[in-house]
Amino acid sequence: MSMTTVAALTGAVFLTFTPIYEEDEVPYYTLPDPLVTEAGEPVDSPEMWREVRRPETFALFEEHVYGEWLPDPEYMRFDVVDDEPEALDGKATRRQVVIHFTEEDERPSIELLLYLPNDVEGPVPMFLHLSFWGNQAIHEDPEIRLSERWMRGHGEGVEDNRATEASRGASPQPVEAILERGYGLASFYYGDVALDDADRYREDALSLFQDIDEERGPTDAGAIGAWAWGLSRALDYLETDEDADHERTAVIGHSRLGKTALWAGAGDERFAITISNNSGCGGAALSRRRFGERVSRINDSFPHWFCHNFREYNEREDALPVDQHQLVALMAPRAVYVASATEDEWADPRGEFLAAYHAGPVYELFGESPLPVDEMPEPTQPAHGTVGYHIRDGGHSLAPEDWEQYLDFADTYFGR
Ligand code: GTR
Repeated sequence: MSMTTVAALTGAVFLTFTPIYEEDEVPYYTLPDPLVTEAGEPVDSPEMWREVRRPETFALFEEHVYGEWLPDPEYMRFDVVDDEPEALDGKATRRQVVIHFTEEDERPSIELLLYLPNDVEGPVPMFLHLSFWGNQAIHEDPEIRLSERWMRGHGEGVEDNRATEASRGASPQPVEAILERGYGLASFYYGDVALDDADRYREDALSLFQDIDEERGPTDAGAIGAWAWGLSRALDYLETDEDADHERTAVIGHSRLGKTALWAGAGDERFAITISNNSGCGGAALSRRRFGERVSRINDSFPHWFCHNFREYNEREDALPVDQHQLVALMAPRAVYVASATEDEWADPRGEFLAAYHAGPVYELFGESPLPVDEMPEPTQPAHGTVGYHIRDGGHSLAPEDWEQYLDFADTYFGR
């Protein structure tokens, strides 16, 4: 891929950065062993993982990559503002819920949209999806409340970008296909929690926990930490909804939101399945490979996503005390899925595969099945153990073919 293409993908030109796109240019590296403690002791039982190695691994990600996991909110209220039993031609119940964090109904608040299949006895297993645009962007249903929040490329008070209108920001998800398979879908806009803007990301959720007039401390959470916290709050709501099965909920995100899904699944063990679609650098891709986007570049482009300490590893990936296979391993023994796309080189498909692969020993410790392959599979050959992986033909997106794999994987894992 040329420099120009990279610039087109990211919307900025960084003349000094030449990404690695050839496998033989990937430097030699050795990965930290997920099953050796910081004190050098081998981890040989699930108890030792749970009591020693898991907490210390999670703490390393907090300190060096994503920042400290945010606490539960002091106040929370769920207002059901729409409950329509005959949505989508009678196929679904649509529910829209506002999650408030202040009694005064000020920001932050999360507008959660749910579709639940009508022809399945509940509670139904759920996909909890984090979205790049307002809820109206995922389906053409005209009754979806229009988000008026700031959005990238739109500004404040978004125009109608419903999924029908092929307008900027429409990002339709296969809602009917999900419902037909007997799953419910819950989705919200990530900007409800933290605006994806380096100057404004602390206005919402982070302002509940940080003094936003002061600079962020080195291990304070950034936007990814806030978005992951929002996913946990949506799960708090699902726990109260008797039509949704919060114990069989898969958290799913694409790209920066795939990074977020992984951090949410690591920080909140209530998620049964964690799905990262094309999550790349700072997500499933191994940092030490330095293929495509790398640590220095992501910290430059998106200074608000990670904790400030992560910048210490710009051009020094080998010094990181963890790599991203250990993030995948933090889901164990619960199910985790990593997916790539053939043309998504910026996200390093092979690095994503290898992170899923090298999480395997932790799954084996629990008697759970790691990735059932040793080599990266072909695009038509998904590999599903308790760790799942596929690579799809095409570019960087969350496509209906990806969803088909996730539905199959969830069916198997939930024994449906
Ligand atoms: C890119 C970024 C990637 C990925 C992507 C996205 O600009 O470099 O890490 O997160 O955005 O979220 O679409």
